[in-house]
Amino acid sequence: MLSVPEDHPRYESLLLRERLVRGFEEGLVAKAGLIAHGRGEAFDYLLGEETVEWADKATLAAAHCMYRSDNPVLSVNGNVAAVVPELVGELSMLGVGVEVNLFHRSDERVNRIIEFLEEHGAVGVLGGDADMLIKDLSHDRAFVSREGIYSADTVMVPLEDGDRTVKLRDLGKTVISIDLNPLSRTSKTADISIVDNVVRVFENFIGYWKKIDRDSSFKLDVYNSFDNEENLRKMEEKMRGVSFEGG
Ligand code: PTJ
Repeated sequence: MLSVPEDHPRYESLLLRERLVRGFEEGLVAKAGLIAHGRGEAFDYLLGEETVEWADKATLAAAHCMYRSDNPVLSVNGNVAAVVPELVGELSMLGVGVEVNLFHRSDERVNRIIEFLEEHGAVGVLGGDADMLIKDLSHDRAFVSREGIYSADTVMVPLEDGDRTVKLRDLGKTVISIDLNPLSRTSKTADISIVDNVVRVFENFIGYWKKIDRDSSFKLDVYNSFDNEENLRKMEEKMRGVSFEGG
């Protein structure tokens, strides 16, 4: 049982923390993942812990982009698995490939995460094999699966740590990032940078995917005219414009 009282004004945020801590205790989340989450919380606070207009547009553009891809793959790390396992499961059921790919890699943690995701409805989770290597990437994120990230045309990278986005783009892949920090190297280098909490992104993304599946022209103009530089500028302006008076 989670120990967060439901009437707490920051219930959702505390619930996420609780999931992270539990994920750490169960061997899903890396120690550094707890720190990364705290950093994300600070940025989310600046957004009022809600999805703002440009993040919503970016998520819609991402849904169109992934929907139109031949082999779209979601890269999952310890944090993502711990906070949104059910949504990862739902995405896998919609046809998005799911691959566990870790910065602090150990076979034990990869397998534990795969098992956890499967318990929450995910199908065909890749990453246990990781039989291919992304060249010139000097950490364990370089180990990828042949049918997954290695052959993907579009890769979604939530809570990423920087240099892999550039390498994936160098390989000709389209990269969609999810990172609450609009100034991170990942956000700055992705094709579509969603600056929002991964929990809200996945919920929105799934909703948009289903609408696009019913009508592939659904708000297609947003995707066609999407400008990532403008997106990042607007997100940064939004955060810089926060007033701390009375906060
Ligand atoms: O499980 P592993 O071994 O693959 O390790 C995963 C971590 C997260 C430890 C690793 O990727 C890492 O060190 O990431 P960074 O460099 O700390 O970057 C994480 C980024 O995600 C930061 O810019 C945070 O602001 C952002 N972030 C944290 N929580 C969320 C988030 N973005 C969206 N939603 C969140 N819930």
